[in-house]
Amino acid sequence: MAKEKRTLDDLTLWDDAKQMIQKARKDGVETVWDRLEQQTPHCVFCEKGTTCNKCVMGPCRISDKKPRGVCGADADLTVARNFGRFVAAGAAAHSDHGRDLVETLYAFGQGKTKDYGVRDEEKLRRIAAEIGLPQEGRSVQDVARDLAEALIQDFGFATGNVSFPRTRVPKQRLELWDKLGITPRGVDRDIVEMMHRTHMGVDSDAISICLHAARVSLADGWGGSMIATELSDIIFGTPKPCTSKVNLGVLQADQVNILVHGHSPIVSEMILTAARDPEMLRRAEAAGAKGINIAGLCCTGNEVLMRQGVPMAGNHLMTELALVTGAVECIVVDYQCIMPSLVQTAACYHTRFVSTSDKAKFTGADHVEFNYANAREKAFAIVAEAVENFTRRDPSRVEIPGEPVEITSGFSNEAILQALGGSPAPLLDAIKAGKVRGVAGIVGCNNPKLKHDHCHVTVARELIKRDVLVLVTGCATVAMGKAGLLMPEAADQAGDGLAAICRALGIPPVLHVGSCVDNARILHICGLLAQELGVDIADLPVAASAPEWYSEKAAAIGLYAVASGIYTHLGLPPHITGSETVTSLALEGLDNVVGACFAVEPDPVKAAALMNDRISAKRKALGLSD
Ligand code: XCC
Ligand code: SF4
Repeated sequence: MAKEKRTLDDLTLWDDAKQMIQKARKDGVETVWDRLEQQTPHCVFCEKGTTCNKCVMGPCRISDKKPRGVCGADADLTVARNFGRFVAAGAAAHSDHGRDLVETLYAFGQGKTKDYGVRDEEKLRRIAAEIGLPQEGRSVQDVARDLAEALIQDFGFATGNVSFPRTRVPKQRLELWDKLGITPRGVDRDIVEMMHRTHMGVDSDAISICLHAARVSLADGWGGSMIATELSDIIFGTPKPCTSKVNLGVLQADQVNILVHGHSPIVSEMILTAARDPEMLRRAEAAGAKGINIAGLCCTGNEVLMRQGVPMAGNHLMTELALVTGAVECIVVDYQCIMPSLVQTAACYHTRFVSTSDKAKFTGADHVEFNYANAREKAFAIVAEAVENFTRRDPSRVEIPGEPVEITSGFSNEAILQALGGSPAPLLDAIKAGKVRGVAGIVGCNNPKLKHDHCHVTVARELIKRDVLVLVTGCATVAMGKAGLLMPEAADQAGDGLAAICRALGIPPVLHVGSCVDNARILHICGLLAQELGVDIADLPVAASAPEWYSEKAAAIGLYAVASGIYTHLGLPPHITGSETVTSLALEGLDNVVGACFAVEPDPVKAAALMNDRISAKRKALGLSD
C-alpha cells in the first residue's frame, strides 16, 4: 500500500524551509525530499544490514531461508562487518580532517606557509605542555613544529597510543579500555585494521568486530576529532562567547552572498579574510553591492560561527534551499556532507559552485584547489569572482525568506570554564545541589526521513525543563538557534534550577560548543568533570542524543560516546537490525561492557524521558538527591 504523501508540515518545522521548498517546486528544482520519495521503499536487506558486497563470490543477501553467504558468513557477521566499515568511514572522515590541521600547523612550524599561523599561543603552549613537550627557549614556530610532529605520530603506530587519552581520560576508563583491548593505538592504524578485519576470512566473530569498532571510534573521538578541534583553536583562535544570527534571512538582498559549506576552517576562515578585505569591498561596491556577506552551512559554518560570529544560513537539509533563494553568488565547499545535487541546484540559478579540496571534487563544479601555500591567493580569487557574479543575479528570481533569529555561540571549554570563574567546581556544585541535574549533548545531522529539526528542538526543550544543561554541536545547532534556545532568554523555558544558573551567568540553557569534530570538547569536559569527582565518565549524570542523524561520522560519534561511558540516544537505528547479536549488544549488552549503551527512539519526547531516567539513575548512584 502506498504511503500517504507527506505534506509540507511533515517535512520541516520551519517557515523559511517551507517557503523555499515551494519555490523549488515552482522553479523546477529537485530537493532531497523528492529523491527520498523516489528511493522509498528502501531495500530491506540493506536496511537490516544483511547484504554483503565484500567479494565477488557474492553479492549475498542473508535471510532466514538463505542464512549464509557463499563464504559462510551469517547475519551476525554480515551486520558486524558492515557496521564496522560504516564506523571506520566516519572515523576516517573526522580524522582526515584533523590531519589537515596537523599538516597546516606543521607547515607553519617549518616555515612553509605565510597564510596560516598561530592565533592562540597560550593554547599552543598549554597543549604542547600537556603532551609533554619542552617549552623553554622554544619559539612559537618551534613549539608548533614539535606539537605537529608529536600529533603526526598519533596517526601511525610508532608510539603505540593516541596522546590525549593519557591526560584526559579517567584512569578507571583507561584500565577498562585496556582490559577490553579497545584503547586507541593510532588513528590510521585502527581504521586500516578495521578494513583488514572485515575482508573475507579475517575477523569472523561479530562481537570481536564490534569491539574493534569501539576502538576505531575512540581513535576518532579522543584522537582525530580532538586533534582537529585543538589545532583549529590554536591556528584560528579559541572560541569566546559571541552573538550572531541564523536562518535563511541572514542572506542579504543588497550584498554579495557567499556560502561556506563543508567542514574545514582552513578554507572558510580564508574566504572570510578575503571577504573582509577593503579592496574586495571596494570591488563589491563597484559591482553595485552594499557589501560581501559570508554565511555558513553545516559544520564549517559552525567553525566560523564559533570563532568569528559569522551568521548561519542553515543546516544539512537547508543547503539546497539556501541556493533556491536565488541570492547566492557563490557556494564554496571543502568536504563532507555536501550533497552532490548542489551542483545542479546551483546551475539552476546564477550561483557558482566552487570545490576546493583535492579529495572532494564534484562533477560539473569549478575546482579551485586550496593548500597551505596558496590559500590566501585562491580565496581572494574566489571572492573576486563571486563579486563579479553579483551582476548576473536575476532579481526577479530572488526570494529571501524570514527574519533572522538572534543566537549566541562560542562556548569552547575554555570559555565555559572562564564563565564559571576558572574551574569546573561551580558546575559540579550546581550538579551536586541538583540545580543542574545533568548535562546532555545533542549532536548531529538532519535526515529527510524525519521532520526536519523537530526532534532536535523537542529533545532539547524536554531536557532543559528538567534542569538538564544542553550542549549542542553540528547541524543540531541551527535547529536550536532557530527555536530561540541559544539565547539567554530561553532560560524561561528551563526548570527553576537551571534557569537560575543561566540567569546568574547570563548564558542560555543550550550552549553551542561547536562543529561535529568539536564533540571532542564534550568528551574532554566529561573527562574533566569525572576526574574532578574521582569517578569514571560512566558514573556522571550525562547523556547524549543524535535525534536526526544520517552520516557515518555520526555513527562514529555515537559509538565513541558510548565507549567513553555516555548513554546515547539515536533517533533512527543504524543498519544493524538484521542481527540480534549486534542489536542487543548495542541496546543492552554494551552497558555491562563499557557502562553505557544506545537507545533507539524516534519519538523525541520519549527519548528525552529515557535520557532523563539515565541521568536520575546516575545521580542516585552518586548519592545525589534527585
Ligand atoms: Fe554533516 Fe557536520 Fe551531520 Fe551536519 S551534523 S549533516 S555529519 S554537517 Ni556533523
Ligand atoms: Fe558473500 Fe561472503 Fe563474499 Fe560477502 S564476503 S559477498 S557474504 S561470499
